[in-house]
Amino acid sequence: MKKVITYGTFDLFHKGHYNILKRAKEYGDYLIVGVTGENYDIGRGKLNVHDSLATRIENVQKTGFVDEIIVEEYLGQKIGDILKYGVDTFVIGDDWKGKFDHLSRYCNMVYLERTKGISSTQIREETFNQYNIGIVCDFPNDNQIIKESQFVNGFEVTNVYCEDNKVLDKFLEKYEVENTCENYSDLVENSDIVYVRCEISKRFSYIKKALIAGKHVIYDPPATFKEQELQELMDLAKQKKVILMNNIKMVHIHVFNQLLWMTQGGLIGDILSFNCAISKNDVTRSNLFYDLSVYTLVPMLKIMGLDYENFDCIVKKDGENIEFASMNFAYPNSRAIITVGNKMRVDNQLEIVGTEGTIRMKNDWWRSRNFEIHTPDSTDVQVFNTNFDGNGFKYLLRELSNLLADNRIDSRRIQEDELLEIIKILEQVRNSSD
Ligand code: C2G
Repeated sequence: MKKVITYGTFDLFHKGHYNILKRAKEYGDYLIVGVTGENYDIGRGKLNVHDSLATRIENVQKTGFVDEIIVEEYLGQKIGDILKYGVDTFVIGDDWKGKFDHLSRYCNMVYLERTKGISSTQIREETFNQYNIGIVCDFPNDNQIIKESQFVNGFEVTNVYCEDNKVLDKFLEKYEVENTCENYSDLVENSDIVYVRCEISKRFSYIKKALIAGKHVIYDPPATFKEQELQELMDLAKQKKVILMNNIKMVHIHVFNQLLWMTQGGLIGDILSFNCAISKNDVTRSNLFYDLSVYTLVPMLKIMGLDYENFDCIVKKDGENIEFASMNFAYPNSRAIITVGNKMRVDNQLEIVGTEGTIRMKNDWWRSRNFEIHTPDSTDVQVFNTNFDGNGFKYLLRELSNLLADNRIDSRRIQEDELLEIIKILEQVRNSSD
């Protein structure tokens, strides 16, 4: 019996998929189809998949050409599958031409011509809502949303507004955006979603204006230095039934969920200490200290909770600009120390010590793909790994896409009380003298 194998996502099943399965079957007697699992697609950055795995499998099955369906769960699985199932021929569309030549060491390799004029991407664009994103921007660099939005269903950055024309010129040198807005009102009017990416002092009023106009908002946190202002924005978003979403990418990636699971679920025992440090030297952004602090306070509050008994901090300022701070939180049976350097360098790391193990994330831990667990009675180090593509922004957009599709406005990845607590802490750091 000749066995044939082919793979695919088979999203929004169409004629092209049908044809390739039909033709693949003609190469043998027994056809195995590997349908990509959701985690595998997420890991390879394919976030625009609409149908669930169950639906995609059902559609492949319904063609009647398929003898066995397997799930493709990780990169490199194909070689193992060929050996495991004793495959004679591997078939794939010619959009992959040349990419799988190395498999000819194991079986016959056939690239079939794709069916012209149809694709899942085209169906997606025709079928689903498209959302225009507008950026109000003070920083010409690192506008990853523009590139990353291409990977998720239904988003396109179409508008930009910069108060400063020099910033706008630099921005346009780097990024292609359809429409340059004369003023902020134009941007709000022309966009379904406004991304507020500017100095902290302006964030509150920009966000408020967009929410009043009934637009969804993504913003770089903190939105403000005042708790009651953040509360006002959150209430306004609810009243207008729109999404108010922080640009904190970390909470959207799997490794962060694993970290929460290990620590909140007691898998490293009772937590004794949480130490976390972050630093960056960007002279163009005077208030960057606060943005960096949010990145440390989110995991701290999630893992250690909000019920610390005492807080103190040491700060080093240059005028109004905080260059360094060490924040100490005394919890009933544990302690958290957060170190943030803007200009002053500290080694980026995160370490959580529990009675039954220590978790370590080194270097840029907030966008890490793994963490280590060291247990006291073993020299083995366990490594938890998950792959993700890019810097994480596309995963945030995917969450936004899910919320929009479900008509929900609340992502719940970061809770309101956590956000308010962060502002309260930052307010205290801001008011402390060096
Ligand atoms: N296909 C086709 N004609 C089209 C569209 C797709 O022949 N108009 C083929 C593709 O070439 C592929 C199969 O249908 O062989 C499935 O396509 P996708 O669902 O787009 O899957 P893909 O993301 O290409 O995954 O490990 C994953 C596989 O390598 C391929």
